[in-house]
Amino acid sequence: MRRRRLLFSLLLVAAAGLGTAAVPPPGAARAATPAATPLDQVVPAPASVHEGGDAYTLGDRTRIRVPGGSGEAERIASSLAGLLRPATGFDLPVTTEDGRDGIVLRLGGSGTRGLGGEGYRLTSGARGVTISAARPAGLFHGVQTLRQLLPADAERQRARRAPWRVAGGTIADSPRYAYRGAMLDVSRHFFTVGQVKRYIDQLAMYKINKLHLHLSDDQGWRIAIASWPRLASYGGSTQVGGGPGGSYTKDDYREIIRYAAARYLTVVPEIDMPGHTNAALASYAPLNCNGQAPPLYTGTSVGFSSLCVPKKETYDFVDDVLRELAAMTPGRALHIGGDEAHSTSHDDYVTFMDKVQPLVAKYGKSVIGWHQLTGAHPAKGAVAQYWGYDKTGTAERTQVVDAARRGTRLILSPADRAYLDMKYDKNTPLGLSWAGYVGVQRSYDWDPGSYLDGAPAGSVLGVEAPLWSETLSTSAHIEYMAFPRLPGIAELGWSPARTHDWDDYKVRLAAQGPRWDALGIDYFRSPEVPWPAR
Ligand code: TNX
Repeated sequence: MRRRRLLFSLLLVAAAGLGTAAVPPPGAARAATPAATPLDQVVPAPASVHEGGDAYTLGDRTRIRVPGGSGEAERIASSLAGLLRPATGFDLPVTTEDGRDGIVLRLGGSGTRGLGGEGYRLTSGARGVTISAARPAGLFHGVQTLRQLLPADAERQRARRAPWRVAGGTIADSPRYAYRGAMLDVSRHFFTVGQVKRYIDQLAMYKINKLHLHLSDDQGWRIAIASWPRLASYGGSTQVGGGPGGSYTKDDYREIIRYAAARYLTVVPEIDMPGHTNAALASYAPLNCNGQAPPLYTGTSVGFSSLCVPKKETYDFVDDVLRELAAMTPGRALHIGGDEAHSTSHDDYVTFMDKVQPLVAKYGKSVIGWHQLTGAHPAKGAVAQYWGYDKTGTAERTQVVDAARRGTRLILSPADRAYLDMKYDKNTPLGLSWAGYVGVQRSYDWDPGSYLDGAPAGSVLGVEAPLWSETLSTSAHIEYMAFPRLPGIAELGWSPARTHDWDDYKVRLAAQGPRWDALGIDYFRSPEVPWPAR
């Protein structure tokens, strides 16, 4: 340990000698120790916070304890150690020995009752920080909170000097909603496995637990289906603007699922039907009513394509796709789209959904559809994803509310609040504006529990922030649109309604800026948020 410390000091000297601005020269007088982040300055806001007592300071003797061990808890401990080692320069060995000092990740125990499957308790004092939870997901979420309690520099990849302090007190925290999602449209522009993983890491920081992948649309089919190989090889061969597109092999898809699961996100795959299907129709002529394959499409119009509802081939196709997708997907839900089927008659739409929903059940899964599904006959257990906005007509809203009264549960993604692809304001270089501009306050300042007037509060499963990619093709684009709005939707999904307060939130949000800087996330520095100077 001592030798490590010495080595680290030498590295600091060397780094300082090389003129690395990040590291103050050793022996330099330290400015007054900055106050540790108060326990309530976290996004999403914790359910309950009691501040007080001594702070804990991480040091070169800090160990990360997983008393008794457990595969998953040890994995979480190792990833925490891996995260903190570069900036702190500490060893942070992970041990299964019990003890109260250091960082303790404790699974089970009396204090975890009532926290549910995702909740955690974090207690911090002079000797250490203990995170306890009934399930590993809770430990993971508690670790995300701990990250935010440490100085932003903890997220850096190069050694920094800081008092690595965690304020004293207790947080007891668990989510308001079970479904806290983010959607990525990998169809309009294809994103690689690496790009998806980068986004997963960012989502996990804010306790998002579902990754909805929009895997098919007019412009591209992005998932290998062995029984219909041209879907990916041809249907996936382009994207908006005519670029080369791409698709996931089954192994790629499984790798995304594994990576997400290790961060406690479940993947919800979407095959959008019966509209938004040009890529499939272009790949297989027999899927078309006239037997002729249309050309691939690289524009941004919607509503022009439809699977052929009367044809038997259509259901052979859907059956095969859902069977293969279900077999690869551990999550319970398959999303079958159903939006903007403007080229499908209403009767055909209802017929189609009546035939397709049972196929989802046949493969042991439950249905999620865009809220247009409520205009057909949502299956028992189906979930409708509401994407209306302030200009959505009463009839359409009423249809959704009535379905909710009859037992269809809802995921709320109001486009003028939760759509991350909407421009922030008229100057935003990326994004669309059909639902208006969506500033940071607008995207945060609503209540999922009362948003759809008349829908029973219990019908709301949660929230989701979709990111459509007509105008987005890089990770920097994703990040510019998602940050700083995504954390607000995450907070609506996680935090109790009583914590909701824009003036308080914007200050907590501002403190995330230096973290994103440390992580290389290129966010939009909205003038609505009091960011600290850089
Ligand atoms: C509407 S929202 C769509 C998508 C577009 C998006 C762009 C929904 C279910 N359908 O096809 O990409 O607007 O904001």
